Amino acid sequence: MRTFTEDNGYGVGVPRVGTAVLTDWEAGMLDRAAEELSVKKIVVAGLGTSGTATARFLLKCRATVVITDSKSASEIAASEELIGLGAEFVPESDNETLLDGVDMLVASPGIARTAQLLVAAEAKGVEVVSDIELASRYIKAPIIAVTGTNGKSTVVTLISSILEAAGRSVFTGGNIGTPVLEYFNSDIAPEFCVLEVSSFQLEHVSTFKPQMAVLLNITEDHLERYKDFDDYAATKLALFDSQDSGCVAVVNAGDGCVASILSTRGTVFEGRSSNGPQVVPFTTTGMFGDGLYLRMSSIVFAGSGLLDGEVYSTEECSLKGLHNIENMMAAIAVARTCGIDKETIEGVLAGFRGLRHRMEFVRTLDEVTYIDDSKGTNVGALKMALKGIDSEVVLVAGGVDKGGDYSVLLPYVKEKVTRMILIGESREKMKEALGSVTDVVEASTMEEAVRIAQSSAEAGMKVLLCPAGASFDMFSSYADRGESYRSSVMALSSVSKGSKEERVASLSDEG
Ligand code: UMA
Repeated sequence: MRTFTEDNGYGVGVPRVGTAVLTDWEAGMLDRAAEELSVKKIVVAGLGTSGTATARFLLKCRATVVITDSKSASEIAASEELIGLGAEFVPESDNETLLDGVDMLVASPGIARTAQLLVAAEAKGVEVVSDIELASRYIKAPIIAVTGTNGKSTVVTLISSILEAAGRSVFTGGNIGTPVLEYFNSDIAPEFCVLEVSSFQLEHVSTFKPQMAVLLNITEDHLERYKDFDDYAATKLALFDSQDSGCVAVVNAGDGCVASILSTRGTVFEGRSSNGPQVVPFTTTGMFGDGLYLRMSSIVFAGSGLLDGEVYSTEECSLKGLHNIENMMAAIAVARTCGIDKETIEGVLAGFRGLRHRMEFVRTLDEVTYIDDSKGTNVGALKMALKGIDSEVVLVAGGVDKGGDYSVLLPYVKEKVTRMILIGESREKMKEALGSVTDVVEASTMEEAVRIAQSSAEAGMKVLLCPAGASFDMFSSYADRGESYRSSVMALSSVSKGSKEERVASLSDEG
């Protein structure tokens, strides 16, 4: 029987990533970038976290930098600093001046492809890139990129935690919050660059080539931005476009959409014999001779030629639910391919407590458990959350509608949700789609929603915040929304026991 050895059990063609010792960090990295970028005039569009980091990087590389935003300069926190460093601010509406003599435009992820500025730039032949594309041209460390509709942040955090536990230096960034160009501000040369990549960031890539690319799942999300689901799915697949036979693609073959891509996509996923990446599939719904699958409650990693494979018990892990098993499978596949030993991986999986605002336990009061899944911003996330809960649920949901089809939630809401408390812009649409199978109440603030939830829940039930929508209608971010839920829950006092009807009636009496 073969074991996972130096070549990780996958034979020739899999890179032994992360072993290079990088010296001349600043010199080697920024000088090459500066050589190419100092002769360019570059527009940075959007001055949120990613645009600000992009502008700082380009200024360090002595590029001619023009910054713009739909907001005025006075409304942008970093505009004074960037102008002080040599950037010029031009209002977004002034397309002519903005694009005059420009070589490249770096588009922030929040700016849609159809935005007037991007359309005008492309019409003028200006190269439009995302920060991920720009950064990847100069990052020397192997890039591990994770995309998917749900689970990205969990998998990125697991991978980085495992690599760090093995003593490797890691930069973690991208959609998870730290802009990718912060990589160049690392104190030491990272041995790995682990990135969470959103579909928005993949809209403008041309040479982005992660040594390892992970695709977790594709379900409806961001349909307000894409023509249709296929357009959204196709954007995600750009993750693999530049990968070659020296790269690895870790893909969830048990996900319906990913499976159909695997069967139709052609050369990109043909595997070892083609120029495409080597594919490491994983699934919780079948079995592979060469990949990861679930046997009872254990994850089996069957490498090529292995008889029994490596077995990872999930029983001691606090991450629960099939989606989390998939997340762990993806992290194991990446970590093993990077040459990390099984014991280190098991140690991290067993100790991992999950992410903030992702099915996070808040408190138990009057035998009711309150859970914060504010990061559940789409229909697929709510479906998974409900599937993973084994009791009756009082659900707090609603936010900015992302064009998803709420009707796929009908069987799960019918089975588990005794009452749904709706907030935010999407409440009417959600009520229309789901109101036939559960009791629906509307609330105008988070505090009110939580107060109604307390009155509605009986001992043994769970109160779940899982909005299935973005947060920007009422909050500054999903984290802000989660904190608002948490503080509202923590402000609750124990109530005298009585029937649900009595408690709901007393709430209406209070007005
Ligand atoms: N702006 C314009 N014109 C527009 C739209 C926006 O000028 O048409 C300006 C805004 O006025 C604002 C700036 O752009 O000043 C905001 O830029 P942004 O929306 O791209 O946000 P950033 O602060 O740069 O954060 C981005 C990601 N935001 C989005 O994708 C919307 C962050 O992901 C990411 O963490 C950060 O870069 C670092 O990489 C957030 C997100 O919501 C968490 N992501 C989506 C998701 O997870 O579903 C994809």
